[in-house]
Amino acid sequence: MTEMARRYMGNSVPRKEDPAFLTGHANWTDNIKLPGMLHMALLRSPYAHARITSIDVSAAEEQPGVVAVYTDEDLAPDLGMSETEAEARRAGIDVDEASETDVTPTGNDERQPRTFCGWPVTEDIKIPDHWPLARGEVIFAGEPVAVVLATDRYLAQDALQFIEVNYEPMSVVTDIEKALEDGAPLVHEKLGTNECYIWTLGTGDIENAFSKADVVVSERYIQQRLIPSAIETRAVVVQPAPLGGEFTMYTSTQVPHFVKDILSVMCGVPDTKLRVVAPDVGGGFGSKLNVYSEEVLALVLARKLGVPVKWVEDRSENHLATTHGRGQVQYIELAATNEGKILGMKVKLLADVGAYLQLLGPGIAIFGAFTYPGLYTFDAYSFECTGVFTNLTPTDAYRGAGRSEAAYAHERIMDALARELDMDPAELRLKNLMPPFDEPTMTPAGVQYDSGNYEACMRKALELVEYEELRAQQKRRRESGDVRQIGIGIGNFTESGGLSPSKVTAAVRLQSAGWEAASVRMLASGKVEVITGTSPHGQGHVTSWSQIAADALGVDVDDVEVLHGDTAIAPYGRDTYGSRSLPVGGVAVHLACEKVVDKARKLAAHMLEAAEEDIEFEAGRFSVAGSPNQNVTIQDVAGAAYLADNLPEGMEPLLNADHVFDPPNFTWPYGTHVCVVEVDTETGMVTIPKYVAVDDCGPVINPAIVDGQLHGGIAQGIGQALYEEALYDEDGNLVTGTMVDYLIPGAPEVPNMILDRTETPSPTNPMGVKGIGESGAIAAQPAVINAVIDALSHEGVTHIDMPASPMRVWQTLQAARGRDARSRDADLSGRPSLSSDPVQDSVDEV
Ligand code: MCN
Repeated sequence: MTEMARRYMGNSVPRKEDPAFLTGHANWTDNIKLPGMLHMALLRSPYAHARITSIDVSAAEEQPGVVAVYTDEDLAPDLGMSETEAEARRAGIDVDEASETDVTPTGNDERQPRTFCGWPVTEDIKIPDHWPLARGEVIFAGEPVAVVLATDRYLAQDALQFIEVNYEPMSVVTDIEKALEDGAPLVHEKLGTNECYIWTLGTGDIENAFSKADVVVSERYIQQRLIPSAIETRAVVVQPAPLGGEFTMYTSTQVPHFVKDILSVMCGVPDTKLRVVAPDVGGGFGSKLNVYSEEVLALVLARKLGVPVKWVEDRSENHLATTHGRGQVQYIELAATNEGKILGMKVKLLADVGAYLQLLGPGIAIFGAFTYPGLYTFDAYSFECTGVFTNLTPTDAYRGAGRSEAAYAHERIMDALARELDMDPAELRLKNLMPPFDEPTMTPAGVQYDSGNYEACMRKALELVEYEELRAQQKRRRESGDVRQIGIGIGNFTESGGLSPSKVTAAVRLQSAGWEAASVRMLASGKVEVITGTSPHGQGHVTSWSQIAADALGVDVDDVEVLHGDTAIAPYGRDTYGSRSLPVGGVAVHLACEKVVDKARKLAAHMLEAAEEDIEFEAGRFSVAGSPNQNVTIQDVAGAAYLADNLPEGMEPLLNADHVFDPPNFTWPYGTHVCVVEVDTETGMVTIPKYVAVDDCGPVINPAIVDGQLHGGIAQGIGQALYEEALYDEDGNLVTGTMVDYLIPGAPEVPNMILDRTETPSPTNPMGVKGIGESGAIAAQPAVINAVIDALSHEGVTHIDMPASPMRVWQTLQAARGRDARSRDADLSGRPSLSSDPVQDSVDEV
């Protein structure tokens, strides 16, 4: 690409999206109000496991404004249970037997699927039935049991308390290790086990690597459950067409195309009759990469009653019923020589899938399997993951999904190995980095990374953070017995960003193609419409794709409109997650633009009466080589293509092109983050006076957007490291049901960050770009926790769990000093507190 062609790319073009967002003119799903619309509220189970012996909705039906109240039994025919099955159930006959020769209410020959798990990771995975409303039994606290429709949202909510449900409480299991013990209560009795799947991967001779090692370090880490906290909670509105049979669903989702495809199958609405629109979406962080029971219910109720139905989740429901992230126990071992050369790595995971399998739930931990080796090279690797059912909210994608957990484990154990060998953690890492490469290169996990120069990136980060000076300062503080100790933590990472090649996703049993589609239309005016299958919810695709199209076509960035998030406008798309939108969807835009230019070149040659080979294209103008005054603009060409009265023989009118890009590989962005913490050894309070991140995501389209993505991701990583944890009591009740109990970092907790980059183009796509959307949320946790441990390592601290709350840090230090950690009168749950002010008065020194 010529310099001229990069007029916009590489520059921080202000985000086109922001004026509407910042002035209250965005179109959130909750803004949608339709005539005759009914509001839906859900009665949710207060028990984590119970048999439902009766439900009486009669009193709720009498409440003001209430139009209808339904339980699973009432809705059975709408929810995929045939009339035969429903009748059998009412008559007390075994429903499974009765359903064997079923025909669905929509007349299909096969029974509708009860749930859609799109990632059955093994052939023998156990997938429990999952109905939108509980069928005879509740499996987690928060599971929907009955639904009220009323003329007003508040009336619907008020009526819930009049529904009488008799529950027979059953035994509960909330701990994944205990869930696998003999005699543990069964989450799904029918399955006869709490084990959902076992998935393995191995390369090299792992036993040999461990047997010849001088040193073996073994660690156990906990990835606590996290609650995704998008600004906008989930929301859905379904509008049936006046004559029925056709539906428009507005839903706050990352994946309108998934929602359309899956609901069409689940609910028996032909895909030609279901339009799904993602209006402006206030964040998702992975939690809106799903198809939820509430979306199913809104659709089937709108179909049943023939009126629009709306549901908006409140914040407490969000905590209870939107999928959680993480939830793993990680066992990891490294074998190494005395000189610090890694020989092999063993990983064993237990992954909490929760009560049911949501869209990608079982695959999340597996996605990380390929990145446990990180940036390092060694000979042998073994990985095993056991998915485990618990009576808790289902888990699924959360920013960094799987790879975040991997980076945490490999960076924590690198520090553990460094301590074991008494070696500087930076030096140990530098010793084991893969050498630079610019074409696909095999890794210990048996996948090919695309390109990388890890050492250059890491050295840049160490230089920026002034590593040597920090170590000297740390030494001084230790020697002076300063109350506030400094710690330095490194987080090296790579990730499979750009989800991606359809053949690879199929190979790991992910039931989703990985291509992305784009259409580019030049209108008669010469202005441009870009239609993308990606579905931004905070990532600035409108601006980025405008930059890509404007440079490729040589037009003004403001002359490009980007349309997205509506299956009627963008019929083909695989949506937004897995840092895929630029490396797959943005590249599709670029390639569609190239097709437009190719066609325009032919027409320009015809208009200029020159041979096509003699036509040059620069900054939106076609000219004849050697005769620059003989030229037409691409806008002139678009007009001519529209008028179509003087086209070359056989050329179709209009200047349009489509491209569907299915890349050959993932992209593998990487980086080194270095976090500097100050730990107050008297209170356990951790503050972050300095944070440096050097990332490599190939060529950057919009530096301000990339920085913004990093800021957000790092803030989330700091959240996991220091503040956030979904806590349950032993009966499976969520204790952190509100934002008062579940702490997310606010502006005072997020430090200023020093961001820099290296640029190693990816050979995976013609633009060389790699994703960035998750990088911050992958690198930050290990960097922060390694720094906290490093600050206290001279006191003998070698481990701390996340979140490293003041209480937990203080207790860990007391334990290391051999004192009774219970002597401080306080809550021992380890929950963090933001109440003390993170004074950073020595920031300047650091
Ligand atoms: N970009 C760029 N140059 C690069 C790489 C990226 O300019 N070399 C720009 C892209 O053009 C795009 C943005 O950065 O505008 C992010 O692109 P990409 O890395 O392709 O990631 P996605 O757009 O696919 O976003 C998904 C990712 C994920 S998986 C989660 S989770 C996430 C995230 O992005 N959730 C978010 N960022 C979020 N940001 C907001 N505000 N809200 C969320 O819910």
